[in-house]
Amino acid sequence: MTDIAPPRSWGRTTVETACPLDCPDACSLSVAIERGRIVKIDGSTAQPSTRGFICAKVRRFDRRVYGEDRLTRPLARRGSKGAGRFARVAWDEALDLIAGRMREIAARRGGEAILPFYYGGSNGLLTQDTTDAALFRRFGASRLARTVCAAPTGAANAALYGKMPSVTYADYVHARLIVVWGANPSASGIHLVPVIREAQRRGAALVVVDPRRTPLARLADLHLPVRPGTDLPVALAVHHVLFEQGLADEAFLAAHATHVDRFRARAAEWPIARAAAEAGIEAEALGRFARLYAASSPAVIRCGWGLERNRNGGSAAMAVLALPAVAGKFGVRGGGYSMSNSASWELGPSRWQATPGPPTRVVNMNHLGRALTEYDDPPVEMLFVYNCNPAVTMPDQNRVLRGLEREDLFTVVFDQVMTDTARYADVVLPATTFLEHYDVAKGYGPIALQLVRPVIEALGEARPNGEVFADLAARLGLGDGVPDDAALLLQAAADLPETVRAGLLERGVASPPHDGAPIQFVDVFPRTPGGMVDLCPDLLTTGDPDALYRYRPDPATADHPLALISPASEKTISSSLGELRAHTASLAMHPDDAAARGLNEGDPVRVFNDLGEVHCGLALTDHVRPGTVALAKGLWRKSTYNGATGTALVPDSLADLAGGACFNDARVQVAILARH
Ligand SMILES: Nc1nc2c(c(=O)[nH]1)N[C@H]1C(S)=C(S)[C@@H](COP(=O)(O)OP(=O)(O)OC[C@H]3O[C@@H](n4cnc5c(=O)[nH]c(N)nc54)[C@H](O)[C@@H]3O)O[C@H]1N2
Ligand SMILES: Nc1nc2c(c(=O)[nH]1)N[C@H]1C(S)=C(S)[C@@H](COP(=O)(O)OP(=O)(O)OC[C@H]3O[C@@H](n4cnc5c(=O)[nH]c(N)nc54)[C@H](O)[C@@H]3O)O[C@H]1N2
Ligand code: SF4
Ligand SMILES: [Mo]
Repeated sequence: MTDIAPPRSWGRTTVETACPLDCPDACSLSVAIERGRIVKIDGSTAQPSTRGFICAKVRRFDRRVYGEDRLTRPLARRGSKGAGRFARVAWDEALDLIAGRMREIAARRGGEAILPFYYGGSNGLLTQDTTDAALFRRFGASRLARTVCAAPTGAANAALYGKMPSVTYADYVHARLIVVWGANPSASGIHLVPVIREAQRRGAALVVVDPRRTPLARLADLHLPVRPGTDLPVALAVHHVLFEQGLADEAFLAAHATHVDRFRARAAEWPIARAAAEAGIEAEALGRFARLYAASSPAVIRCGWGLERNRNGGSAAMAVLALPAVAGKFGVRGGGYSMSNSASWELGPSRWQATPGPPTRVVNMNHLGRALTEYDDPPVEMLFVYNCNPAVTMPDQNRVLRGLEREDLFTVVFDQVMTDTARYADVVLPATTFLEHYDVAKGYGPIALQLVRPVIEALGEARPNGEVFADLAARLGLGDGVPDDAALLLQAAADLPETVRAGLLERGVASPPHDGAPIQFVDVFPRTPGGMVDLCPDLLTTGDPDALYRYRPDPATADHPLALISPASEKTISSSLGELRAHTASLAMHPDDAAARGLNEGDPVRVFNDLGEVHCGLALTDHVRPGTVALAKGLWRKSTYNGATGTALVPDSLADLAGGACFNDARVQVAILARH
């Protein structure tokens, strides 16, 4: 193995590493350091899809590393809950305090009264599901259903195709038709954009299905500005045309698919005109899309995550992902679909996740507010937050905050910066960033697995996750020693196939299967039982064959008629880096909706429903369809006038599959904010 130790040189050096943040692209990075400090972060070409450039967020990640919100010492609460007043404590004191509380709560209420709460964070293989999983399993804590993102699309992709590897970015140049459905790669996965542009130069047509006129929608041949949550009827109407007009690939379906007739019956319910009316789009345009899709090959669909965040999200993703099967688009380079590629390495659960433990209750993370305020068997008495900022990212913010305010709740927040959640903590623990520790970055756009290495010494007393959870386990008498993250890396790597391990540790980049560009139904096949595409899996119908693909109507009311969506912003990754936002956020609204309410550009507005209200600015734009308004996801509380963010308006209702979040089912009214 080559030397993987951090550089000690005092002069200017450049270190190769990778970005593990929750972004599909998993860029390879070159980081220049001088006198032990980061001076430049840029893209490299070690991971070919990075092409030497990265997003503006990570180019300026040093502002987070050295910023005024950075946590460098453990802290213990001194003021009232949420006041943000803390005193420095030593690591030993902080961890002993937590271990003591865990013992005391377990003795009184059982381990289930402790809820570990974590999500993407740095999203690498070492920052989650390692010693944390071992600790909480052995301890018998409540388990977390990690449903806030990608649960419906993941369940759809698993049910239909067993998460078959997807078309990767590079192969989009071969497509004659590209459909971008509920994704905005111009913000959320920027390396797909130049490939789409290149395909367009080579003559490919582009269709975008999105309530907003995104940058790619502006460059598209056809934009279907659907009402949020209506993708299910829209996709079923395309199937309807395929089946009715003899455009379905019946030979492919006979050979490779099951439950075709059940699916055909669902599609029959949605003629073009009915679906177009429901989606608020022109029937002619929808018909044109169906015929264009049927006639084009290779045709690829980039299925994003925007379409899953509503009551119909799981069925919608299934209907979209079923298109290449029904239309016979597989078997050629540049044809098929792209969904998350994170399962492409077939890594399975980590050795730590396999730790045996009692079968404890499972808490859906989208119900955090309920769990903190209503669950009583047992109540949640300790919340241990890491890799997550639930005060602003989970549904029903006001209920979450009421829970965090409970004086009898002991909250630990382990993070890199003083987040809105950390302000409510009893104990705050400082975490290293991906520029200060080892990790393994796994892409979910490109099929990429790369070594993340420390390029600088950890700031202050910040420590990596794996080490801290092992240390806590040791204090509870549950540990196997306390590995530093280099040791953890070697343990994790030991479980990888030899070829993958060698590339990862020796070159920093593992060699992907099929050169990272598999052709669906040539190189890779469904990983479902029997290898078939299951269009209507029994497993998901829960005994009622009509349960799937059943459209649930729009939840708008006369009082709250506007659909509020909250797409990814180019300024943050979820809420990460939100501390650096300089300006008050603005709600994006169509000029017609503003005129109907007497509102003008720049007005301070109240966005409200029965769950809460957000006070922010107003930006008029015809880039959102009338009837839909948008506020960026991941805002920090300081980014609005009243400290409430978009999640304050989001119901904690669940999607039709996998308990997914319904962020885009928020329905609101908007009015001028009276100045006091
Ligand atoms: N810069 C940046 N990059 C990110 C992130 C970030 O926060 N910032 N987040 C990362 C994460 S965690 C994720 S999950 C991905 C998400 O990346 P995307 O898949 O792009 O997801 P979103 O940004 O939620 O929404 C994508 C698009 O869906 C549209 N949309 C909303 N509702 C609907 C609907 O009902 N139907 C259809 N067809 N479209 C709809 C929105 O207008 C938006 O343009 O991006 C990752 N990359
Ligand atoms: N309104 C609205 N809200 C949304 C969505 C939406 O569509 N609309 N979408 C959602 C989506 S797609 C997602 S994925 C979720 C994400 O929501 P969260 O899981 O809360 O993700 P982040 O906001 O990025 O917060 C991650 C936190 O982990 C910390 N962190 C990073 N690396 C490490 C580490 O190595 N160790 C430790 N201890 N901490 C670390 C970061 O500093 C950051 O504070 O948000 C959801 N929230
Ligand atoms: S956030 Fe995404 S685009 Fe930015 S550097 Fe990381 S992987 Fe690349
Ligand atoms: Mo996400």
